[in-house]
Amino acid sequence: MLFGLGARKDGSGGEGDRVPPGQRVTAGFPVLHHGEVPYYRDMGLWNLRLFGLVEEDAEISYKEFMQLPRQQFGNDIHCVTTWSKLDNVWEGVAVATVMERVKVKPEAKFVMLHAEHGWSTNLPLEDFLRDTSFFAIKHGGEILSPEHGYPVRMVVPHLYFWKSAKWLRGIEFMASDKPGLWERNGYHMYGDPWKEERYDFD
Ligand SMILES: Nc1nc2c(c(=O)[nH]1)N[C@H]1C(S)=C(S)[C@@H](COP(=O)(O)O)O[C@H]1N2
Ligand SMILES: [Mo]
Repeated sequence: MLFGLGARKDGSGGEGDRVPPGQRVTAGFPVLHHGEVPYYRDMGLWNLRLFGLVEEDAEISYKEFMQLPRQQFGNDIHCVTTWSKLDNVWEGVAVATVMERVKVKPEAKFVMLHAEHGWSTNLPLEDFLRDTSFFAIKHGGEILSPEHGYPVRMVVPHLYFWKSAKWLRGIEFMASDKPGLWERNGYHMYGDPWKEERYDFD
């Protein structure tokens, strides 16, 4: 164990209680997504848009984003397809730092994370704002590879890893919960790995 910051259900030590039911620990870092990996020719065209229920929309350019203060984060990740990867070490930007750019309206209760090619995923605003959620730039000391979400991916470690949008481009603040791309196709609206909220087929 590297940092011991991984989620523990009961606050005690040991690896067993860090692995949610139905999950198996993997040593590698599997690549999993729908669609094509984006390759960028000109980072001048990249931005992160904050919109929806905010007083004023904001856009953060690549250059600005890379100059934001960064922190180290340590966590465990749990993919709905049953692999878990413990003791990840990341470098990234705290959600609070990005949120300094907008004033969220009081009626905002959910967010939709928008990625390249129209991929999206939804979560409650409260979960997005947790201090364990962040915008990742590096994993294991290396800049994120294109496959793992370069240049910026969301990481929300307390939910299944599909809520951690790779190739993030937008954050939409919403009054009510709406399904993202996979949620529309049967993935759970919330996705708590400790409750095995995997799929929610009618
Ligand atoms: N934009 C985008 N983000 C995504 C996905 C995707 O298909 N598109 N898949 C999700 C799923 S199911 C998982 S398990 C993780 C996988 O991240 P990794 O490939 O870095 O392991 O990305 C999540 N984020
Ligand atoms: Mo996943």
